[in-house]
Amino acid sequence: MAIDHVHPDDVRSRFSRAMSEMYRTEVPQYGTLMDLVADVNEDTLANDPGLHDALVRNDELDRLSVERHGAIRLGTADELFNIRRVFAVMGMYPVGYYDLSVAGIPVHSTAFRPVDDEALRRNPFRVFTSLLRLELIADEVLRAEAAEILSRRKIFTDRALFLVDKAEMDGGLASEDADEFVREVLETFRWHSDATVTLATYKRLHDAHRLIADVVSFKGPHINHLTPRTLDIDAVQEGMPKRGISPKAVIEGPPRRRCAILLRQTSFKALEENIKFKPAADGGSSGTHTARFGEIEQRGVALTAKGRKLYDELLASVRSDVQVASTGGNSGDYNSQLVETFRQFPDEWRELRTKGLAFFRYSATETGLNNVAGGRLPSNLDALIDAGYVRFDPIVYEDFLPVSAAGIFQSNLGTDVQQNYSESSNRVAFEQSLGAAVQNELDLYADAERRSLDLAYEVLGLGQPAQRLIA
Ligand code: OOG
Ligand code: NI
Repeated sequence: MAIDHVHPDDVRSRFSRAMSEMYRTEVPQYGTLMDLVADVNEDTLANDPGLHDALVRNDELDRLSVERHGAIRLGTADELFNIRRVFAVMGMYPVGYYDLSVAGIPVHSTAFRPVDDEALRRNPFRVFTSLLRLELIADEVLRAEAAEILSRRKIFTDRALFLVDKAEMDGGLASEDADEFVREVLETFRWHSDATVTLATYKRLHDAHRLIADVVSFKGPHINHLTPRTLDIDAVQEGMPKRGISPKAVIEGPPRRRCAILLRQTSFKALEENIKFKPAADGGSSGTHTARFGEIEQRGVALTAKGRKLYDELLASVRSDVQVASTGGNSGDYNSQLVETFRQFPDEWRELRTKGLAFFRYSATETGLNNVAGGRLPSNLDALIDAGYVRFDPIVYEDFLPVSAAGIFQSNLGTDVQQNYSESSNRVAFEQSLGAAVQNELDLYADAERRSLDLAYEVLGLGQPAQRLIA
């Protein structure tokens, strides 16, 4: 990066702010939700000084008010390839592969996000990015028609692509170019109320799957939600109706716990918006489409492969016992079953650590540093922790959960109808379209943990940690 280039983290911050402003004007409830989340976060921090201190120690407090994720759905391999280049200019890289066809949704996805500690601390903006899988449309004629419609659209402005080329060639963008880049890329995410197809075509696409209509009928991948992070999702869920917003029936993910794990999410239903379809000889051109909604999330500790396996098992058992209807029937049973079943998941930080269920960031304490000179420090990690020389704090989960994501998609399809695509995970094809491999999120957490431990040992003058961590 040349000296006069804007740091990718700053381009990301500028972009995330511009996106939030655009969405606030497009979807006023998003603004209401932001206000509610800000109020809840303030109350939560005021009532929990321990949480406040932990967030400060973990560098999480500053990022909280700017933290959010968005989601888009793309139509072609080419679009995915270019969106990867666009996000790279903002320091966002594809992490994780999510196959949603198992949940009856004809897409597969990744999350573009910053990966290193410092970048996450500065602004953890992420975009859940799905690619439509036309091969899952059974009707061959419709499939060909959808492909043809998509092949004609251009979701990036010429200037946006020009500036991506420039950034790739020069290794970054100067400030004015970065501002123009943000303005131009914003166009890709903008809502267009005029469709590119006739109402009749829209209906046929819609009958194949609502999501297919959402992707194929429009000029571009409008941002479909933007999600702020809250410190108390139950309070937000409860507060929504009081501000005129009706949330979905249940919060996705784990139940409320002392030690928050992974990710809990809830959303409010998509707005019904007026659409101007292409005029057709045989029918009217006005109709409606529901696409854009609001979502809130609460993030907890990242789980190791072992912890994640336990989480998946427990959640699957709850979901097979109690099915929640989209109307919300059974949600009480679901919630109590969730709480009951998750009693099997340890809820003490110490136990989560010693059982190798979650990832932690280690650091030398004041007391530890004061004892370095005496050379009396044990080198065993557990002993260092017991003696108060090393502390450990949860590493926050930065990714998504496929079952939750499916629930979020589903709650906005407005029906219980479940399509069943046979399991057909196709990561290889996804990465080919992307033009890169997706990073494994578990590796990233394990690296962050290891780095923190190495540093703690180094500052305590202990050399390399003797004890390797299980991950
Ligand atoms: C994406 C849904 C997934 C999440 O938070 O899990 C998602 C979509 O509806 O396009 O955003
Ligand atoms: Ni989301």
